[in-house]
Amino acid sequence: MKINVIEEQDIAEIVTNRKNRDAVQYDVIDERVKSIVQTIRRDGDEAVRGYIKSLDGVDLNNVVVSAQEIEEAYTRVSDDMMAVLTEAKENIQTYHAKQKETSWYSHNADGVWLGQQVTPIVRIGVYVPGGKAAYPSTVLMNIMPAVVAGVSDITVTTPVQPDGTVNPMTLVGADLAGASRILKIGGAHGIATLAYGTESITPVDKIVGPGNAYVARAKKYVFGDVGIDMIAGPSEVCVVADETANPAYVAADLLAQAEHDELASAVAVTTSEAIASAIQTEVERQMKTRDRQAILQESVTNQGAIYVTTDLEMAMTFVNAWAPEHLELQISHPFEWLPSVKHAGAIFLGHYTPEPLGDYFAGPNHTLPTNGTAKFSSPLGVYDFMKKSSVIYYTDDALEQVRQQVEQFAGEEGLDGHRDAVRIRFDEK
Ligand code: HSO
Ligand code: ZN
Repeated sequence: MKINVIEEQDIAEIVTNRKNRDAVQYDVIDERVKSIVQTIRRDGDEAVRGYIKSLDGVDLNNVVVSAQEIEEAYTRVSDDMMAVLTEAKENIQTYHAKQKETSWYSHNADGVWLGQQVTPIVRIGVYVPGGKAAYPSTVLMNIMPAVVAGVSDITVTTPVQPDGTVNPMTLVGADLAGASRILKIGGAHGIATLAYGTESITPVDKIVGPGNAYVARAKKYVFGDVGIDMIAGPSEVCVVADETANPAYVAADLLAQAEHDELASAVAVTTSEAIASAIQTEVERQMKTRDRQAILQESVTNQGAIYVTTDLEMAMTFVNAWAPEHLELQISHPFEWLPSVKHAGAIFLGHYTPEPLGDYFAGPNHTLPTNGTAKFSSPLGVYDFMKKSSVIYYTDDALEQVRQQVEQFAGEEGLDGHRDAVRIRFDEK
């Protein structure tokens, strides 16, 4: 991991290069996604079965996971893991319950009532990746905010394995969190099924959850017909470390993110050259002890970096320019510096708050804005599963009070129908 002593004026370029690291060509994938989505819209269930056969290599009669399969999955999860899942679920639920917004109404003495009515989305689809990226933590993180929001119908979809089953951890996580049904449909065909439905499957209103490039592009393609959460890029962590930081902790946290995938980006920003070189040594040392050697080698070499800044002020300028998905402040007074953080998905304070604590257990969501999108978006939350309606009520007197203004506006816009919708209520008297 290279050490770079930087100046304030270098920050913009460093950050731009970092954001461009995912410059993949999507043309071929997009063509394929379009064809899959259009075929499923046209041919429904038959097309879904066809894609499961050709892409997943399985001849499936029933794409819906049965109650018996769910029951069986529970027997494959250890008691210890069951206890952890349950505790994590409770923490996630408690945290997200605080996000719930309520409707409000206000009225004045002149007979005007205004308000905002908050209602949950009715049908949600949650995509859960298969294979190695089938994380039960992600299942909980995507379903629980919907449950807290009051979403009444939650369809989970996940790829079928070659033997016709799906990952038991996914089944248990989804069932525990409160999924209404689980489908064995992965990839772009899973997204198309959720978005448009088939003869046997009801379409959803919004789709959330991570996936490979096909899933991400399919979500982008169906967006507008349904809502989506976000298009997540590779995972990122930025650790700000001062001279009080423990280089071994910093290195461990960098490696925890780097092991996600080759494009994952783990960066340390430190005010101390001595700490920088100690982090470098620790990364090399600890890396050799980890399982995911190949991934770590690539992500640490190509995406990892240590930057040395003159002071914490400059470190914060770096942080806010990047707007990292995860930010750790391994510094002596993290709470003092918290207000300086303007853009970050999740902020981990102090020396004993490693990022995996947030991935699994603390309660906040681990689905976070990546690739600088923390400048304009937030972690997945209850608010992603609720929407608002404006509420307006005027008495006849109240309307009479303002009819001139409204009629004037309508006249100015050349819309006499608008004007007369007000006027007719008084002409008839
Ligand atoms: N760090 C990932 C989430 C995750 N980590 C799931 C382990 N399992 C993105 O925030
Ligand atoms: Zn993680």
